[in-house]
Amino acid sequence: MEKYYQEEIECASLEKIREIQSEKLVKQVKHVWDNVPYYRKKMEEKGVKPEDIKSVDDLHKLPFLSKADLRDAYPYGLLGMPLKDCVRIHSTSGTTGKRVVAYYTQHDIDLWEDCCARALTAAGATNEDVVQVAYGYGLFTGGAGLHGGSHKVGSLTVPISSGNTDRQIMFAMDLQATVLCCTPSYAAYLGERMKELGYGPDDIPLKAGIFGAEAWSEEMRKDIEKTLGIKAFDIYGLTELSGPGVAFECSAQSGMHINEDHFIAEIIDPDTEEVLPEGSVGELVFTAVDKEAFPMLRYRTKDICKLTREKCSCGRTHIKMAKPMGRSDDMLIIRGVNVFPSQIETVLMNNGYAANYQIIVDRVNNTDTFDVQVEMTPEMFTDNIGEIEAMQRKLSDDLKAMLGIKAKVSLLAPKSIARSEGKAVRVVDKRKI
Ligand code: DLL
Repeated sequence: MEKYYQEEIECASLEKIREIQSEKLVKQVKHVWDNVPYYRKKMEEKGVKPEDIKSVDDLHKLPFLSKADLRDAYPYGLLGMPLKDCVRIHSTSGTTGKRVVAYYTQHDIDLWEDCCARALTAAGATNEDVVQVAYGYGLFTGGAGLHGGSHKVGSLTVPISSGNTDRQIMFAMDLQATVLCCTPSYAAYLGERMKELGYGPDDIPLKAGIFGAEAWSEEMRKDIEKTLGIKAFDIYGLTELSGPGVAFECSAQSGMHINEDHFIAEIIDPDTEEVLPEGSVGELVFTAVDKEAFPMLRYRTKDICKLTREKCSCGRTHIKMAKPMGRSDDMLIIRGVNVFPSQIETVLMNNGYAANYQIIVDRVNNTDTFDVQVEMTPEMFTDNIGEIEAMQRKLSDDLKAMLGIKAKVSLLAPKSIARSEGKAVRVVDKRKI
């Protein structure tokens, strides 16, 4: 039977959800107007006042916030509460510019941990479970978020953090861990290492995994489920909005329910900023309606996906987001064609490869070069040149069919590509350097 952490709200009627959202939005806009001069100025520039926002239907009147605003306002410009009321910060890795620093009051931490507790409960965790949290701890939100959620559920929490893979496997076996939380690429690596050590899915008691923080394909899900002998659930979130748990998968494993009592989602056309109807593919925008310290209104995530409010078999009513296809800033334009790394991953995995690959793009004589390097699995490994060439040709043809452009495929020996303990690096775009 489906279990919920906060059933009343997770299964509330659409009418009730909209009522909650409207009430919180009106309060949040007033809070921001009064306490965040940076956003107030944006509202003034757009000619909108707090009294213009009476319900969720008025959301579209508010200005957007983007990563550029976060950088402009760094470090304290978007703070909504006095620092004395804040109890923690988290931060992004800052690989694409200045770090984002997000602030939390105790109230914000509580709401965030509730969201993670909902995700854990949806994956089947109870107070009888042992939850191994192998997301990184520290400034990254993955470790702290799932850790707090696991406490709320009452599970025995193993704060092992990421890395030290052999110890992870030993702990999982010795402590009888039943739920694993980490990035999907690290879960795949754990599975690979288990195999090397001679263990199969029956040797570990894991039953579920909660994997997110990066894009991963359905094919990768199947692969992880098989090697670890678990059900693998997706979880989504971003530092600006708290961290993991903005949305999570339920037993239906077909898209993630957005915690709509805390986050209002919109899909926009990234070029025109026009709000698109339900079911359209576009950029995901979130309004956090009850975060105090770092209140984000209409925050442009750059994640590309779509929303659906179809009835879900799990009984939850909150709108679902599809697996993000990738980020608009991850999308590669190669010889004029839009390419998402997730499309390449799908082709590779459909051909029996594991998700150990790298996409290398460069520009030589004003033409883009497009190389896909992928490891052979130990089972398919061969040093017969003829066989390797035939396998490369097959992949190159399948990629052409998917993307419309030709890639130079190179098959590598197993273990040639560095494994990731956190978010995997899939793309090396030398054109930008
Ligand atoms: O990655 C928070 C998180 C931690 C989510 C643990 C899930 C589990 P950031 O480092 O700020 O926060 O990165 C946020 O990661 O905008 C997406 O592009 C990407 N992302 C997060 N979850 C998913 C997912 C954390 N399930 C950015 N699928 C987001 C695809 C994801 N992309």
